[in-house]
Amino acid sequence: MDRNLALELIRVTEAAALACGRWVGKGDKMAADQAATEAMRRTLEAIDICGTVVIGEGEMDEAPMLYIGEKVGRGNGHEVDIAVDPLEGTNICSKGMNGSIATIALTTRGGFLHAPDMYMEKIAVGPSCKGVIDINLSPTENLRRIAEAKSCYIEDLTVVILDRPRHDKAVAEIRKAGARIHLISDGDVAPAIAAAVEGSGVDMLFGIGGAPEGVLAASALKCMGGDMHGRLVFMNNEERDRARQMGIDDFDKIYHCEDLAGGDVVFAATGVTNGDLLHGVRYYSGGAETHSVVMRSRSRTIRFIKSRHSFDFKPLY
Ligand code: VTB
Repeated sequence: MDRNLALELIRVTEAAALACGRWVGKGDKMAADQAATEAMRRTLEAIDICGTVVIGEGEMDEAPMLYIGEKVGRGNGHEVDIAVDPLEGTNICSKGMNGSIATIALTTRGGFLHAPDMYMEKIAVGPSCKGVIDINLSPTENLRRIAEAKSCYIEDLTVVILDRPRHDKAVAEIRKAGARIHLISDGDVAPAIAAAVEGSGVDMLFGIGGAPEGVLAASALKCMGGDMHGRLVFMNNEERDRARQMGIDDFDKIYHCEDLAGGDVVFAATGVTNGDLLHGVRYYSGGAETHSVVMRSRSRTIRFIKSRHSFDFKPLY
């Protein structure tokens, strides 16, 4: 994979963030998502890849662009699989709340799990805890292991969990174990990445969220040397049938980073609203500043990039 692709991908997520950044707090999540999607799609056209969207905005009949199976890129260069969420956290963007990002990952063809749009149980941690977690064990036992690996107390750990009724039991157990909790309303990709950044204030992402978001999180964690366990959560037989149609037959399989994001992975994200990992788009007279992270699994290089955009010379925004 051409290493310059990583820096090209930043342009894609910056464009998406700048486009939906104008919709922060406006109460219109659909308009924000559409703006991000159109900008991401437009910017992808300038990149020398033969990309196939495998994690996207929906099936072909659901999404006008960036749908599953869509071909993107200039059509020359590497054959790659693309996983996108042009605006991960549409609700939080529309309310001006923390944690929304524009994100994309690519890998060699066949590398991504073609995750159906359903739930996935997830545990995500950083490099210091690689090989330590086990999704079959209780939250308490996982926290004990993480604290030991980090040479700290459970009370020093912070766990990020989606604020949902399905997590009430786990939240109670984690509180009883002594760890701190950061409940989020939406957006569990950014916290999974933050868990792999020492000093971010996040030690573990835990709980049930979207399976497509799990592939994006695993892409980043693979590049960072982090660890993740995922297990699909089927709500009904229709979801089981759809998974089967997508080639999934072991419904109890525990997915690791390599299962979710195999191959030569490149990941990029740009903050839309402020978060633990990236600050949101900041506007000033004549321009805006974006904050992004880009990383490659081959080199394990992680770049945090602040870009200042001059709208007089880039009139799209
Ligand atoms: C999850 C999470 C996402 O939406 O998919 C969530 O992974 C949906 O969960 O980051 P609910 O069905 O319980 O609302 C996000 O938070 C945002 O897309």
